[in-house]
Amino acid sequence: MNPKLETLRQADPDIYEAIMGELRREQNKLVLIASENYASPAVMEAQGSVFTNKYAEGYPGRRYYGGCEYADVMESLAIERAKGIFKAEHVNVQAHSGSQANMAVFFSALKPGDKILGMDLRHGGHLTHGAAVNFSGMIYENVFYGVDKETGYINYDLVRQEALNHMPKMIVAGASAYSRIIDFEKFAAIAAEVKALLLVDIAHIAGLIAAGLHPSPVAYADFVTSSTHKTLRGPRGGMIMCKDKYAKSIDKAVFPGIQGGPLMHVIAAKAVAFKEVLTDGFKEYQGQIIKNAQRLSNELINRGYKIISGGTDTHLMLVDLRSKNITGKEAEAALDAADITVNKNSIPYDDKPATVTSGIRLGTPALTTRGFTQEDMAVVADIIDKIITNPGHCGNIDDQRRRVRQLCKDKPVY
Ligand code: DSN
Repeated sequence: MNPKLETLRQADPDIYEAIMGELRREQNKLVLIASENYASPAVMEAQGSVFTNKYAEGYPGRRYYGGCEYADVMESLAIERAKGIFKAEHVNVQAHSGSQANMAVFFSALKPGDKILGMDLRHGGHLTHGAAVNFSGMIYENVFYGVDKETGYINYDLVRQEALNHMPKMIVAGASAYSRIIDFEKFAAIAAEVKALLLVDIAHIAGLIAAGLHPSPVAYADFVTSSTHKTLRGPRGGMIMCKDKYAKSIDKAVFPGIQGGPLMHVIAAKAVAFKEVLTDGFKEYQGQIIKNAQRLSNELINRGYKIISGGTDTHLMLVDLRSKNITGKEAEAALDAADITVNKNSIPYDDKPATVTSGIRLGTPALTTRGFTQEDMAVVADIIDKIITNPGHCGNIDDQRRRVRQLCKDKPVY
C-alpha cells in the first residue's frame, strides 16, 4: 500500500490526518474483531479507482446510462468469478452491504407481515434476521430459535419444533457470533417440511466456504447472502446468490427496488477479491484462520475461561467472562487500553443488557492476514488473560501494551 497520499494531504489535511491515524491504528493494534479484516492493496486500488465516477444503473448489457462498456466487462467478471467460487446459479454483486443483500431477499420473497424464523440476535444471530429495532423486525412477524443452554450448539430438533409451531414463510440460517459448523442440509430439510423458503446468510464464513473448509449452503438454500469483507477479505459490500428461478426477482429487488446506482468501484474491488480467492494461498490462509482460532480458544480454556460451546470450528469464539468477574464492556475497555481491539458481545441467556454484556467475541481473520501463527496466538491469549485478570493496574496494562507493540512490529500489516 502506498500511504503517501500527497494530493490528499494538500487538498484536505484534516481528512488526511484522520486516514493516517487510522493507518497507524491498524498497524499498531491487534484487531480481534471477528468481522474485520485487511483488504489487499490490489482490492484497495480497485476501490479507489475511476469507477467511483460511473453511474451504471441496471445490469451488464442492459443499463440506463451510456458509457458502461468497461463497467459491463468488470461487473460481468465479478459475477462469473463469484458463480465459479460458490457454484451458484445466479449472483448479484450490487448489494451495498450484507444488510442490503438480506433486505433485497426479503423484499423479493416476502410480503409485509409474513413470518420469519431466524436466529436470535442474543444467541448469535444478526440484526437483519428479525431484530425488533431493524427493518426485518418492523416489517415482518418474527419468531426465533437459539442455542442450547447446556451445549451452546444449535439444537436442530428445537429449530424443527419452532418451524412446525409457527409455519414461517422463510427460515433464516447463519450467524454473527456462532462458532460451530452450521448444518445447512438440516435447515433445508426443516424448511422443506414446513414449505418455507430458506435464506442462508454466510457473511461471517464466506471465506471458509469458498476454501471448502465449511460446508456450503448454496445447493440447499433458495437464497444465500453475504458481505464481502469479513473472512472473504474483499471491500466492504454485499452479494446475493440464488437459484436461476429467483434471478429476475432478486435483481429487481436490488435495483430498482432498494438501490439506485451500484457502487462500481466497490464492485471492481469485489471482482479483485474473488480473483484472490482463486489463488493457491487463499485456502491455506483460511485454514490458518481456523487453526489460529482453535489455538486461541484452547489457550484461553487452559487459563480458566469458558468458551461458549466449548470451542470453535471457525474463525471466531464467544468468551463467557462471568467466571472472571468482569463484564464485556469492562473487558473491551481494558483490552483497548493495551491496544487490543475486540467487541463486547452478549452470550446466550445473558442477564446483562447489550450495552454491558457478559462476554467478548474474538476472531482471527485480521491477525491471520498479518501473518500470525498458532504460536503467536498463545502469546495473544496470555496477554488477554493478564489484562482481564488485572485490568486496573497501570503497570500491568503498560507491560501488556509493550508486548502488543512488539507483536505488531514483528508482523506488520502494510
Ligand atoms: N456487524 C457485523 C458483525 O460484527 O458481525 C455483522 O454485520
